[in-house]
Amino acid sequence: MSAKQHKTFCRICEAQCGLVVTSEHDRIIDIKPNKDHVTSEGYACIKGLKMGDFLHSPDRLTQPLKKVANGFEPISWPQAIAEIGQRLKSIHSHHGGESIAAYMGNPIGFNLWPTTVMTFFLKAFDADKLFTPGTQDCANKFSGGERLFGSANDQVFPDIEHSQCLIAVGSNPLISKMSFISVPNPMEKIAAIEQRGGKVYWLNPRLTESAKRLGEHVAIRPDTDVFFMLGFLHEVIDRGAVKFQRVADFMQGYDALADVAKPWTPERVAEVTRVSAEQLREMVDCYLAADGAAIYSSTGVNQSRHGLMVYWLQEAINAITGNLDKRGGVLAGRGVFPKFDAPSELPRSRINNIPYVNSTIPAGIMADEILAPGKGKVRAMFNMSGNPLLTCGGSDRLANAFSDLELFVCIDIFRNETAEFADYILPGLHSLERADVPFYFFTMMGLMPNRSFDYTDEVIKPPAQARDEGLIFRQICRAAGRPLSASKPFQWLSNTAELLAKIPFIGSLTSLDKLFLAGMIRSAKLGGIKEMRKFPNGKKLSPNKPGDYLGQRVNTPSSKVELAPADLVARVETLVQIYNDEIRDKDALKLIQKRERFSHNSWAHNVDAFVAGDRHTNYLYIHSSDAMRHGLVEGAMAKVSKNGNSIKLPVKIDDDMKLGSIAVPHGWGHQQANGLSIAQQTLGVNVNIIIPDGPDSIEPLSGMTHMNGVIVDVCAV
Ligand SMILES: Nc1nc2c(c(=O)[nH]1)N[C@H]1C(S)=C(S)[C@@H](COP(=O)(O)OP(=O)(O)OC[C@H]3O[C@@H](n4cnc5c(=O)[nH]c(N)nc54)[C@H](O)[C@@H]3O)O[C@H]1N2
Ligand SMILES: Nc1nc2c(c(=O)[nH]1)N[C@H]1C(S)=C(S)[C@@H](COP(=O)(O)OP(=O)(O)OC[C@H]3O[C@@H](n4cnc5c(=O)[nH]c(N)nc54)[C@H](O)[C@@H]3O)O[C@H]1N2
Ligand code: SF4
Ligand SMILES: [Mo]
Repeated sequence: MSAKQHKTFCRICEAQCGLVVTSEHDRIIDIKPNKDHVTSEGYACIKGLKMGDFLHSPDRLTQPLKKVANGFEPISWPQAIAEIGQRLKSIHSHHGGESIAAYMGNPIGFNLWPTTVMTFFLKAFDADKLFTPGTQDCANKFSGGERLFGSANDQVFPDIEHSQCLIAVGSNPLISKMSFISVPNPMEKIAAIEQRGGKVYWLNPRLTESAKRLGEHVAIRPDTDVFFMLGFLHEVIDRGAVKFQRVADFMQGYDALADVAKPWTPERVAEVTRVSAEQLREMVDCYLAADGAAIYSSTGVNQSRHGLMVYWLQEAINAITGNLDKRGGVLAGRGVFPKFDAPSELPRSRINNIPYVNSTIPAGIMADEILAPGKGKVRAMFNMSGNPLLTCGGSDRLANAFSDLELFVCIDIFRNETAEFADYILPGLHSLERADVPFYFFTMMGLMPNRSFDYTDEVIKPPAQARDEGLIFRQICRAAGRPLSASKPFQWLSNTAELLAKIPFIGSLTSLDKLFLAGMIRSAKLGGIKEMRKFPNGKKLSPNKPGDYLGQRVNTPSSKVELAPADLVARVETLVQIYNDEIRDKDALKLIQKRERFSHNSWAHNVDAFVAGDRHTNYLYIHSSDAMRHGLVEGAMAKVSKNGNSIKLPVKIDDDMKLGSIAVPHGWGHQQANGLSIAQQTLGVNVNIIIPDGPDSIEPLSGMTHMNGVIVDVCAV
């Protein structure tokens, strides 16, 4: 068999770059950017291009494993499914659906079919406890979308292709690309803002790679952005820059919003943000003078204590200045699929009655939901392509919790750190081993400037016994005697498809995943799979455009944008105390998160090239003056502590860390990972050991884990 070339698209991050993959005997031998792809136009990053090294690792899971006294041993698929089904059935009959939970990890979040089947699986057991990384990265935006625009799925994105002023808050596109907007190579688009005479500001405690490349860096004290936004809003109103007619026509709650901002002068907020009033006013000047301006914030702010309030204030500013639904401002895009809205009546957690956001429960209370006794205690957990032990706060409590489960099933392509706690580990598929369409952020929420659509067939066959997660869940449902999605016809369809799949040729026509994808493509009025195969470089659709949202598609009961949601207005009162605390703690070191080019959350360290040389560990990044104050020197070990938990790691003196911010990259701490031979040799530590979890630690309305701006103690070891 000779080498085969396939055009596909990368499903590692939101950019979804087009790739040309060459394979031989179902092994990837080369990956190149697809220069003909309609949106990525020849761009791809090192992680997409090195995907082959990751997935062809000798550590790849190729058969089901079962925990035994001294580790794991192989077990056949029928045996594994039968045992899991029986145990699940018993837990369900004794304790009901509230004792069953799932965690859906980030990588598989980009695959439409398995994620959909996981929700069908939970429904089969009347289970609603779905944990995801959303409360580690973006649930504040969903929560904000519900309040301002009427639905979690109603989101806006900056029209960066036409913007004349972009204020990017807590975002680092040079390393991470962007979130809640699909733009391959965002730095090129952002550079174009400057080239056409516009202005870019980076509001960030760290002088980032992006800020070094272009634009103006404005250093802010971590976790104080809410005060910056209040000061900005105050100044906008003070200047008389509100577009009152637009507000009257399309928005509601302006007076309450204006009241909120009144006490927060630029001078007052500067005391805690350390962004001078003069600097803030200069940014307001630029923002108001621009013909199309946007404030955009991302994970750096989402992970702070006030991510939801920042989102609210930022979008309220964009709205009242006329930049919402305006060219160069922020746009509410149209998805490709027909829009569905999350149910408005969502459950609340048994722990502290915390609201679910976008149908998911905060990961910050996962340990509590498992450990706290009583009705509703989680006893069975299904983890699909997630590594919560390394990626959620409170790692030590989570380790206890996972040990306490009666049934813990991990489905992944590797035996990761979390899987060490599992009763069964089941081998799933890599994204290149499945057919797919793009991520729901774009197909449902329309978060892309240039609308386009892709379909990819599977590029290679999976190894040995690895199998589609969708099939795994369907089979477990059958073994536990609960029909998929609580629908007997659906389970029948699933069983029949599985039988037919064994017949050559016919099988490939009746595979449920393909039928599902075909149905989705048809719902988007794009023909079917056959039609989409004619567009291996992606299919361009009509672009998102301004003037298409206000007065037409706003989903709130009043059909107007809600500028002052009552529960958010009420929370502003709590800010006076926070402000005073900030002044008291002005010299404290605040921990922030830092993403690295060669790292992707917790999974990229099992590739030699990504952990070569001094990349074999994470570091504590600290400014030279802060290091001196705390007796730290380059290369020596430091101890970072919070609430009695601590980690030890080497120091990197880094004057890019401003205003008392220190950073420790996450996703490290692989020493116990017996299934990851390369990562296990690395030295890094798991920063989530010191990130607090539990109901009191999370943002109360959106469930976001507080990861940025956490006050910690630091000393030399
Ligand atoms: N301290 C701190 N913690 C953080 C963050 C932070 O900034 N700081 N960031 C948070 C964010 S934004 C996120 S999204 C989460 C991510 O958190 P998680 O989703 O829990 O973890 P990941 O490391 O993304 O990957 C989980 C698993 O996916 C598997 N995987 C990788 N590719 C594939 C694939 O193609 N198919 C399948 N089936 N599996 C695959 C890997 O083997 C890995 O075991 O981490 C969060 N945690
Ligand atoms: N190479 C690489 N790329 C990735 C990932 C990865 O792990 N590695 N992860 C992917 C995932 S899952 C996600 S969600 C996206 C996230 O992508 P982004 O949303 O861009 O998030 P980060 O790269 O974490 O950048 C957040 C920035 O916020 C800053 N920051 C921290 N605290 C504060 C604060 O209090 N205020 C302000 N204003 N800024 C603050 C940090 O210094 C950092 O520069 O990246 C994706 N891309
Ligand atoms: S930028 Fe994201 S989508 Fe593009 S190649 Fe890199 S990881 Fe893949
Ligand atoms: Mo994320």
